[in-house]
Amino acid sequence: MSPSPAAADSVFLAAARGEAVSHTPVWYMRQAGRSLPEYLKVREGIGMLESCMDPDLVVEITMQPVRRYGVDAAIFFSDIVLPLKAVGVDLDIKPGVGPVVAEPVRTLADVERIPDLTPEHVTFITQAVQGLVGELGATPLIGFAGAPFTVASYLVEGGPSKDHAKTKAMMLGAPDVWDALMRKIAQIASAYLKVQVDAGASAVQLFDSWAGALTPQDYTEHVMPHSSRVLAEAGELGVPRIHFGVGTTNLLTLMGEAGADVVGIDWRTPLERGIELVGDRAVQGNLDPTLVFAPTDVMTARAAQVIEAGRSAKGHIFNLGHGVIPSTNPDQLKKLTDFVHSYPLG
Ligand code: 1CP
Repeated sequence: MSPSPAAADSVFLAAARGEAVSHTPVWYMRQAGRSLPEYLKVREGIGMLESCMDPDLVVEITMQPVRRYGVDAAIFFSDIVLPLKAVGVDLDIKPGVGPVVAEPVRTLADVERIPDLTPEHVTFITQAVQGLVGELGATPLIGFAGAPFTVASYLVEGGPSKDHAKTKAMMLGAPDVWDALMRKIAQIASAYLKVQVDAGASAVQLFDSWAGALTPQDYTEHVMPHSSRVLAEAGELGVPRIHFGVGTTNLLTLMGEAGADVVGIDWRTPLERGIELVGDRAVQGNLDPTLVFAPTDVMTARAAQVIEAGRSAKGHIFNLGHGVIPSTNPDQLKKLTDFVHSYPLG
C-alpha cells in the first residue's frame, strides 16, 4: 500500500500542501489517551507498551478521538520510544513518569549494541496501520517518530529530564559517541516512518519535543543534520512532513529548513511571529492547551485569534501548542473542534 488514496483530497492534506481549504483543519497532539474515559476503559490492566503492540487496541484507541470529535486527522497511537523497544532496548513506559531506560547509553559500545530497525521488528505496526486506514476512510492518518535529539535524551538520561544535562554533556564532550547515537536513532526513525507510510499513513510528524533546550548553534551543529536526514528520507515517501518542538521560538526557522512542509508552533510563540519565522511553509498550532480549562467563550475567542493569524500562512492546521492535558474535559475539546470547523474563512 501507499498513502491512502481515500484521504488524498482531505482538508488536512490540502492545508499541509498549502492549498486553499473550505475550513481550517484541526487535530490535537495527544488527542487519544488519558483525557478520554473510553481510553481509560480499554487500557484497564494493560500496560502502555503492551497496548502499543496490540494492533486491535491501537486501532480502537486511535479511532476514539476521531469518533468523538470528528477531527480532520488521526494520529497513530504509539510512543516515540516504541521503535527502540521493538529493536530490543530494555525500556518501559511507567505510568505518571514516561519512558524509563534500564541501561542508559553512555559509550560507543552502548550505541553499537542497538540494532538497526527493519520492517520485521515492527510487523504489528504495519498491521495496525493497515487496519486503521481501512477504518478511517477519507480521514488521513498521521504517522510519527521521535527526532534524534529528543529520543537521545531518553536514552542518555535514562528517563524524563528537565535540563537534559547528560545528553548535552555527551553532545559537547564526546562528539564521536554523539554522532554515532544520532545516526543510529535517525536510521531507526526513518525506517519506522517508512513502515508507517508504506502501510498507508498519509503524513508524518517528527517530534523534537525537547529541541527547545538547545541554542541555535548547538541545534545547527549537532542536531539539525540528523533531523534533516530523517526528513529528507520521509520526503521521498511523498507525504507531508510536520516538524514540531516545544519552546522553539529561536529554532523555528531552522526546524523549517531541516526539511519540513509544516512547522508545529508551540503556544508561547505568537502564531503571526511563527509564520514569519518559518517563511514559505505551512504551520500547525497553537492554542495554549490550558485554554480548554477557561470558559468556553474565552477559549473560542482565543481560537478565533489563532485561526485569523493562520490566514497569512502558506497553510494552517489548527492544533494545541502541545499535547492535550490529561485532565482536559473532552466536551470542551468537542466544542473547540466544532468552533474551528464552523469558523468562516471566506
Ligand atoms: O493522540 C495520541 O494518540 C498520542 C499518541 C502519543 C504520541 C504522539 C503518545 C502516547 N506519545 C506520543 C509521543 C511522545 N512520547 C512524545 C512527543 C510528543 C510530545 O511532546 O508530547 C514524547 C516526548 C513522549 C515521551 C513520553 N511518553 C512522555 C513524556 C515524558 C517526559 O519526558 O515528560 C510520557 C508521559 C509518555 C507516556 C505516554 N505516551 C502516550 C501516552 C498516552 C502516554 C501516557 C502513558 C499511559 O497512558 O499509560
